[in-house]
This record gives sequence, structure tokens and C-alpha cells, in this order.
Amino acid sequence: MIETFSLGEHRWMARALQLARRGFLTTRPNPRVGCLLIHSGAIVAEGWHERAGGPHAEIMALEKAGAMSRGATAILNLEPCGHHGRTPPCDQALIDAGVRSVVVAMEDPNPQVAGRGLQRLRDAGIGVRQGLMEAQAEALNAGFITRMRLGRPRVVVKLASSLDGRTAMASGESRWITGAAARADVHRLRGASCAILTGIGTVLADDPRLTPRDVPGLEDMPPPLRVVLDSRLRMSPQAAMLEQPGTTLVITASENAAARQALEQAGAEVAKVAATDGRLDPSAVMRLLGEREINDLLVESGAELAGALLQSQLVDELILYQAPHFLGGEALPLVDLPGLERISDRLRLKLTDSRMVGDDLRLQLQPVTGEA
Ligand code: AOF
Ligand code: ZN
Repeated sequence: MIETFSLGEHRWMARALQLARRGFLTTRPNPRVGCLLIHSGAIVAEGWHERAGGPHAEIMALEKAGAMSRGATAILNLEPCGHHGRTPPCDQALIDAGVRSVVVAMEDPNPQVAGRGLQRLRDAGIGVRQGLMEAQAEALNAGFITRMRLGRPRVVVKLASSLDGRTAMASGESRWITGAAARADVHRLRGASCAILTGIGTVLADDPRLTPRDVPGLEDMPPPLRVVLDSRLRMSPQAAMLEQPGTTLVITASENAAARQALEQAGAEVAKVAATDGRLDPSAVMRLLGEREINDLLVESGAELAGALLQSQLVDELILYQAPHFLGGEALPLVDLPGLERISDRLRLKLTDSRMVGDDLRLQLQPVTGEA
């Protein structure tokens, strides 16, 4: 059934989404959720989910509303949970508080919930309507939804190049392709991600730290998981990222116990996945990261890994910063797409956003799947 919603309900849902967004950097691996309680046409309480393990949005709102919860309407961007996770079920709390009706933007894609929360509310005689501002609600929790539906993170590949699509000189010299504003934007992207993935080639060439720096709102948060794909365990125990706070996960196919032990002693976690012809299976890597509750994965890699992920159809979004300069035909290309010989094989993308960041261009793209 297609529901209709009033102007007031639209405004309240917009407010619930705004509240949910307060948890943008802090709720992982949980979704971002906001909740309003409305009584006699007015907002009586607001709540949002701040941290996994902490109270859900509904509980915060119910506690603030107290006796005013009785007969109220709850407005939420996500279906109330009906399961015991780190915290007790919210559907029961809404029922116990005497809430009369509930409006949600979308079902919770978590298989432990998946419509059961809404059903239990209906069974308790509560009026339930769903679908208000669903597109906005899905965009806010795109990573969580991807993990719940596909068992893997939402994969965003970040690339930076010259106007002629080059990333480094043939010598490998590559510092400062883009300007300071684009680099600050990358730090914000890192901060909003659950994990940042790179390849061993990039680690050996650049020794990156892969931490978000100077991002307001991240002060109390552990940094995103750093993930290095290193099929042969060539990573040095002295790598700079191993000195950073938080966890580094090295994913390998190697049986080299000494190299593994050296990395573990330097603080890294090492995990094994299957490899074909010496290359780690990208789907197995993504499954592993899904199991580790990674909703949003940012890939900051070289041409080879970016190309391999694109060819495996494991990229949900690509963000390309283009600097207004030419590096020339000898310089290194943005992505490797081995085997691509015919124009009909070209890898097509849809441009979903373009804007300037400082002096650079920032393009947001999504791979196009299926036939032209
Ligand atoms: C809600 N309201 O504010 C959130 C929900 O381990 P827990 O108890 O925190 O439960 C986490 C799951 O609960 C999460 O995977 C998602 O399905 C749902 N999140 N549900 O009713 C909230 N954050
Ligand atoms: Zn809940």
C-alpha cells in the first residue's frame, strides 16, 4: 500500500533524519537513527542513537517524554528493533510506554529485525505507517544497509589524478597531486568510514598512516580499522600505520609464520583469505570485512587494486579528485583494467555529483552494471 503523509509528518521526519545525522561519525557499526515523539501536534521529545552499546534513539526519546509518551506518535527513520542486541528491544519499550502510532521511513534490513519490529507493534494495536522520506533514510545508512543485505561493506574508492588521469610520474614521484582542500575532504571521508583499505604496493611506496586527521567530532572515536591487502606478507613491522592508535588488519594468503609473527608483534592483526594466481580473492576480502561489521569501506589504493575491485563489480561509489594540471603520457594511469581491449568492454560509470573543492574538481561516480 502506498501511504500518504501530511506536511507536518514530512517536517518531523526531516527533523528525525537531522537528529540521526548527529551520530554520523559515532554510531558505527550501528545505523544512524533519530526519533521524535509527537503529542497533540507538538514535539514532546527528541532522541538519537549516539554509540553502539548505548541507548537507541527511541529509548532516549521515551525517557525524555516520560508520561507524555502515552498516546504519542513516534516518528523514526528506521524500524524499531525487536531483538535483544547490545540493548533490549525498542518495539517493546514503545508498546510499554503506550505509544499509539508509529511512522518509519524504512524497515530495518538487519535480518534479526527485518519487519518483525513493525509486526509486533501492529500486533499490539499500534498504528504503523512506513515509507516517508525513505530515499533520504536509505542514503543516511547506505553502508549499514549494504552490509545487512549483501554481507559486505559499501565500497567507496577514492582516487586522485591530474586532468589527464595520471597519478604519479613514471619514477613513482607522486606527492601533492591535489590541493589542501581536497586532502581535507579525504580526511572527512576517512573519518566517516569504518575501515580504510589499501594494497601493499601503496604501503611500500608511500608508507601511509591512513588515519583521519583534523576532523571535528572524531575526538572520542577509535580511528577506522586500517586494512592492508598483502598476499605475500611483504609489509614491514616498522610501517608507519602500525604506530598509529587503533587496529591494523593485514589480509594475506601467505603461510610465512615468521613474517606473520613479526607483524603481530608490531601490533597488527593478520587474517588469511583464499588467493588465485597469487591474488587475494576480492569477494572473500569483502566477506571478511562484512563479518567484522564494516559498513563503510574507503579504498585508497593504487591503480592495480582499484582496477581489480572495479572489475570484480565490488565498487559502489568512486570519488575522483582531479587537479588542473597535466602530467603527460609517460606518467602512471589511474586504474589498471587488464584485458580491456575493445571499446565495447569499457567500464562505464554514472556521474552523480561534481563540484569544486579548493582548486580541484571532485567527481562522484557509480559504476553502471548491466547492458548499455
Ligand atoms: C533501533 N533504534 O536507535 C538503532 C537501531 O546491539 P544493539 O542493541 O545496539 O542493536 C543494534 C541493531 O539495532 C542494529 O544492527 C540495527 O538493526 C538496530 N539499530 N534500532 O530501534 C536505534 N540504532
Ligand atoms: Zn532498538
